[in-house]
Amino acid sequence: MHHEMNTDLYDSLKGLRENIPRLADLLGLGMDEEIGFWNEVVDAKLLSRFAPDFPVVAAICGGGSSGKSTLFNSLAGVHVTPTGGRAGLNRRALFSIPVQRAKHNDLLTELARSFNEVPRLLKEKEELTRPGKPLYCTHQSALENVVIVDTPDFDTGAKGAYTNRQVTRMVLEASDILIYIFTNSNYNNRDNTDFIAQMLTGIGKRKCFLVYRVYPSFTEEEVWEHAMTVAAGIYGDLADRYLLGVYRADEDNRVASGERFMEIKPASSEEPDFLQALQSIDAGRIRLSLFSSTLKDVCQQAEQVLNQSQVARDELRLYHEALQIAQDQFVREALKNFPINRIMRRFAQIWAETDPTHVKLMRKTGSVIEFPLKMLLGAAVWAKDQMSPEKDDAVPKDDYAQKVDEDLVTAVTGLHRQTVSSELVVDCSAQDRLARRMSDRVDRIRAGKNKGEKENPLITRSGDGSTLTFRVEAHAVVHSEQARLMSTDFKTVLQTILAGKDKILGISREMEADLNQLAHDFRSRMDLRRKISQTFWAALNVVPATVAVTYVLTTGDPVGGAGIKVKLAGLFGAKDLYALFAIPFTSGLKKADRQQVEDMLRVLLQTWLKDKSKIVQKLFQKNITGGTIRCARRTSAEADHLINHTDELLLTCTAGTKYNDIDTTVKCPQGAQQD
Ligand SMILES: Nc1nc2c(ncn2[C@@H]2O[C@H](COP(=O)(O)OP(=O)(O)O)[C@@H](O)[C@H]2O)c(=O)[nH]1
Ligand SMILES: [Mg+2]
Repeated sequence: MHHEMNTDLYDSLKGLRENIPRLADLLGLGMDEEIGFWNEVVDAKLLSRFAPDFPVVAAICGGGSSGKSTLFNSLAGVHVTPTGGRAGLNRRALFSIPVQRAKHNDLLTELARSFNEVPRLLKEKEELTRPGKPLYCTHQSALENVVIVDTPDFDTGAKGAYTNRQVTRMVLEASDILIYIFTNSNYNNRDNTDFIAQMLTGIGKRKCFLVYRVYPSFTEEEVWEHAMTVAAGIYGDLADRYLLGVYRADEDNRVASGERFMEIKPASSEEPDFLQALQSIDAGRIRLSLFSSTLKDVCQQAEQVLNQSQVARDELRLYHEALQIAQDQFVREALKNFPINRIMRRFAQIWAETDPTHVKLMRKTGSVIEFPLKMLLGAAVWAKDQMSPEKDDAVPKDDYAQKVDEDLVTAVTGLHRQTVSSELVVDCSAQDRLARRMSDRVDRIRAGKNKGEKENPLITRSGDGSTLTFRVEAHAVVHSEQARLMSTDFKTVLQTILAGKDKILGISREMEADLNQLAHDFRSRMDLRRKISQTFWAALNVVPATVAVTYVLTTGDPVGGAGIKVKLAGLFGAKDLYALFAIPFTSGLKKADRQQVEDMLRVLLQTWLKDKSKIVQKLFQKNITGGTIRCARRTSAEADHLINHTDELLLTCTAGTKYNDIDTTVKCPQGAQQD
C-alpha cells in the first residue's frame, strides 16, 4: 500500500517538475530565478529519493575508532576500507553499492548529490586517507537493496575537524537512516551524540539502528541501558520514535586481526536479525516523512506558480478579447462607405429572374419595371450616405472606390497601431456580451493578484455607465508576434490589404447563393400568406418586390424598423441603421406588407454585412492580427490544459505531505529504559 502511494507521489511530483517550469515559460511569468531554485530542490531533495526503486542509504557513523570501518567491511563482505590506526584515518565518504546496481551511473550521481560530485570507483585503500571526492565500491552481500556509507571520524583534532565535519554532514544528508556504532568507552560521550543531534537538526532527523561494540560479558539490560543513553543523546525525548533497533557486536580479537567479520546480533532475542531488519526498511515511507516538510514547501511554491499562471492566462484571454473587439470595430470602420447599391441591384436582378412567368409577362408590357430598379439604386446610395457619420453629400455616386480606399487605410492604420501597441485600449458598450465577460474576467484577475501589487486600471466605466473602457497591457506571450509585425514594412501590409479591395466590392459566390436563397424564401412565404401577398401585389400594382426594398428605404417607418435596428445594432452600430428608417412615411402601404418588405430588407442587409465583415476580417487577420490572435489562442488553450493537469498533480503531492510516520519502532524490554 505504501509502495503504491509512493509510486503515485513520485509520478505526480515528476509531472509537477515538468509542468511548473513549462507553465512559467509558456505564460512568460518571468520568475526564472525562483523556478530554477524550485527545480533544484525538487530534483535534488525529492525526485531522486522518491523513485520507488531507489535503494536504502544507510550511513555508518559514530565516534572515532568505534569500529565504523570494521562494520562497513563486515556489511559489505570485503575488507575495502582501512581500519584501525589513528582516529581520523578515513577522510572521505565511501559508498558501497550492491553490485547489481553499480552500472547505473544515475544512481551514483543521485547518491552523492549532497556532495555535488559523482563518486569515483575506489582503486586502493590509501585514497581514503587523503581528502577528496567521494568514492564507491561494490558489495555482493545479502544487502541487495541497501547502500552503505562509511563516514570519516568527526571528533578528530583541530586539523582535520573542519573537513570531516563537512563530509559528515554531506554523508548524513545523503542517507535515509543511520547506523550508529559506539563502544563502552564512548557511549556516554555527549560530544559525539551532540554533534550528530546538531547535524540532524539542520538536515532533518533520520531514524537509526544502534550497534554496541561490547564485551561479551555485558548483559542484555546493560546493553539496553547504554544504548538508551546514546539514543537520548541523539534524539532527546523522541528517542523511541526514531530508534529502529538495538544490536550488539561482541568484541573479538579475530575481528581486529581481520580473520573474521563483525557478528551483529539483536540486543534482545525478540528483535529480528540485523541484515533482515536493514533489508526490510520501508525506504519510501521513511523518505516521505523525512522530506514531508520539503515536499510541503515545494507544493506551496508550486501552488503560487499555479495561481500566477491562472492570472496570466486570464490576462492573456482578456488581451485576446480586447484585440478582437478592436478588430471588429475597425472592420466596421472599413465598411462604413461600402456601396450596398451593388447588392441591391443584384438582388433585384435575382428577384426578377425568379419571377413567376405571369409576372414576367406583365413586366414585359409596362415600363414600370425600369422605374423601381432606378429608384432602388438611388435609394441605396442615399442610404449609404446616411450611414457614414459625416454626411458627405458631395460624394458622387461612383466615387465609392476611393471612399473605400480611405476607410480601409484609416482602419488598417488604426488596427495596426493597436496590435503593436504596448497597451490596448478599447471602448465598448456596457451591454455587449463580450464586454460583460471581460468585465468579470477583470474582477477575477484582481482577486487573483497579490494585494500589494500596484493597481492597474484595467477597466474604466463611463459616467453614465453605458460604455466600458478596457486598457490591457500587451501580454508577454505576444511580444514576439508584435516584434514580428513591427519588423514587417507597414506600407507592404497596407498595399496587400488594398489589393484585396475588389474582393470586398464584388459579390462573392457565397453571397450569390445567399441572395438566391433569400429570394426563394420570401417568395415561398408570400405564397403561404396569400392574403397579405394579394394586398401586397395589389398595392404595388404587380410591381416586383424589388420596389418594396426601395419603398422601405424611402418610406420606412422607425417603429417597424426597431426590430431590424436591434438585430443589426451589434454588427453595424445603432445610429447608422436608424437613418435607414428615419425616412418619412408617405405612401399608404398596409402594415403587414410593410412588415414583409422590412423583413426582406433586414435579411438582405444582414447577409451583406456578414459577408463583407468576414472578408475584411480575413484580410485584417491575414496581414495584421492573425499571428497575435493565433498565438494568444494557442497559448491560452495550452495553458488551460497544463493548469488543469498541474492542479490534479498538486492534489496528489499535497496529499503526500499530510503523511507522517514517526511511530514507535522499537519497544524497550520492560524495565530496561532509563531516564
Ligand atoms: N578487539 C577488537 N577490536 C576491534 C573490533 N572491531 C574493531 N576493532 C578495532 O578497533 C579499531 C577501530 O576500528 P575502525 O573500524 O577503524 O573504527 P573507525 O575509526 O570507527 O572506523 C581498529 O583497530 C579495529 O581493528 C572487535 O570486534 N574487537
Ligand atoms: Mg574508519
